[in-house]
Amino acid sequence: MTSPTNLSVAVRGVLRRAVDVFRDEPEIAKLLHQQLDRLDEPLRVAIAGKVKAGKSTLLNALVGEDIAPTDAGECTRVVTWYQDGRTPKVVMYPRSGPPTSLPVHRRDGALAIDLQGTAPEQLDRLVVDWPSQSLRTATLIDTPGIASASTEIARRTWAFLAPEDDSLTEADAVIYLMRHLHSADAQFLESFQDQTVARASSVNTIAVLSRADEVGGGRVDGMFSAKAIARRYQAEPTLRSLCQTVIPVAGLLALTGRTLRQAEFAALKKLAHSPREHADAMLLSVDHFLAPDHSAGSSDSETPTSQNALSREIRHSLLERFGLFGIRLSTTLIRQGTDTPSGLAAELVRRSGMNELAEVLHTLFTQRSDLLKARSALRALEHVLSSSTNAATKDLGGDVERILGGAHELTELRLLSAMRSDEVDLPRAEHAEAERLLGGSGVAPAVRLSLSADANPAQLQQAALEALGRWQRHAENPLFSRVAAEACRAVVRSCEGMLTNLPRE
Ligand SMILES: Nc1nc2c(ncn2[C@@H]2O[C@H](COP(=O)(O)OP(=O)(O)O)[C@@H](O)[C@H]2O)c(=O)[nH]1
Ligand SMILES: [Mg+2]
Repeated sequence: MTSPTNLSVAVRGVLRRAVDVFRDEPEIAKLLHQQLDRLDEPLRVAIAGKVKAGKSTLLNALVGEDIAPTDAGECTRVVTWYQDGRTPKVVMYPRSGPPTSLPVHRRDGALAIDLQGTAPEQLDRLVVDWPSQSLRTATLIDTPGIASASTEIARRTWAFLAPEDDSLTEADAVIYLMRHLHSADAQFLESFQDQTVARASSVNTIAVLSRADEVGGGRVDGMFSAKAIARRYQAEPTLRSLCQTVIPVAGLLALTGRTLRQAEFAALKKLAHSPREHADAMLLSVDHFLAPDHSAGSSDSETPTSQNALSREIRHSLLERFGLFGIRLSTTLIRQGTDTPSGLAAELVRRSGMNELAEVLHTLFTQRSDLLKARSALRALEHVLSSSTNAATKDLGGDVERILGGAHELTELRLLSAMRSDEVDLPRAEHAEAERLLGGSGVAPAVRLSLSADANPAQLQQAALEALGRWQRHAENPLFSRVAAEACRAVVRSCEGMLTNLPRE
């Protein structure tokens, strides 16, 4: 089995040969050089979805800082890259003309980008350098919305993620946000399925049921409903074939948790400890929460009301930072005994679904980073070759074919995608096991073999041997179709690969 490193080596080799072949065509050579550089850079993960799906908020939650502008400012209409850098830096790349550096300003702790008069339509992208541990594993790309009110914005996101005339999609993986399943969402995900190299885009797409706290109308148990809906979406054949999994996340809650301020905790504590019926009445709705004085006119106007406890300004900012759900949840938690800002922060993050998302991003994207990057590079090269008349491209094409055919990881991706589209007719139990053994839930041997993460080498070895035997028998099963038998043989190879690479005792 070709290990990911071998695949990377092979891809580097073919790219270098291509650079040599195209040395007299500087534009193409430059592009190929960029592909080579990209193999050493962090994975590129785009965040896509409709306007107001919560993309920028989720990006901020992933980074743990307020760097992506949210809501409707002009910057939110430009594709913006956030990459790890030594010092904060913002550079705008116009469609034509040289890039320009923009000043780095912070307003209320958030990065404020001022385009200095340039219209968003004239920009190709913004690139923000930001020192951040999380950006070291993945460069995050914030995109404007799809199927938005503004067709121009939508057009630009489509052009970035699913270019029609140019298969050089710049992202290696996509987090797709949707609030409720909408036909425009399914259509978008479909268009992102690439037809060329690995035909396996579902393997690099994760769907997020975003703003999940709003699903239950802001009820404290709302995240349970969100989880149930996400599970239902996940079982839908269309979605299953378009993305790996659907995870409910309340990005706002996660971001606020990760950046919780002492003063916010103090305000929530005040609210939690104000007379119960006033606090409850106030938390009925956003209007109640912002009402000048809820108990005005009531008989016991002597009682200090919760509104009195918090200025209107503070209430506004609490709503913006927590949402009604977050405020309800926080006051409940404080009443139940959460008594420190760090305790509340951790609980907000835990309940936001962010930890689950981080885990999935780690197992499905980060651990596969080399493979996904190699796949992007092969796609780019295939594209160059298909539009070139250079006679030497035939040999290069043969090299690409050989890499595609020889790299078992790419076969795994292709097969996982086919299995998720229900194109492989294995019985249900075998189908689920095959997906796992092929790396569908993560590439680590323990995950593939359904063992706990601390399984020792002997246990891994034993389980891999058993799986190998089982799948060799499946591969010979005369009742299985040709496609199913082919899948079984690939699973056998995955088992053999594990056995070869498992650490010796
Ligand atoms: N309640 C709640 N509101 C959210 C959440 N995520 C984003 N929002 C709000 O939704 C609005 C749009 O968010 P934004 O991140 O700018 O969406 P984008 O257009 O997809 O980038 C903002 O007012 C956010 O505060 C969430 O998880 N829960
Ligand atoms: Mg945005």
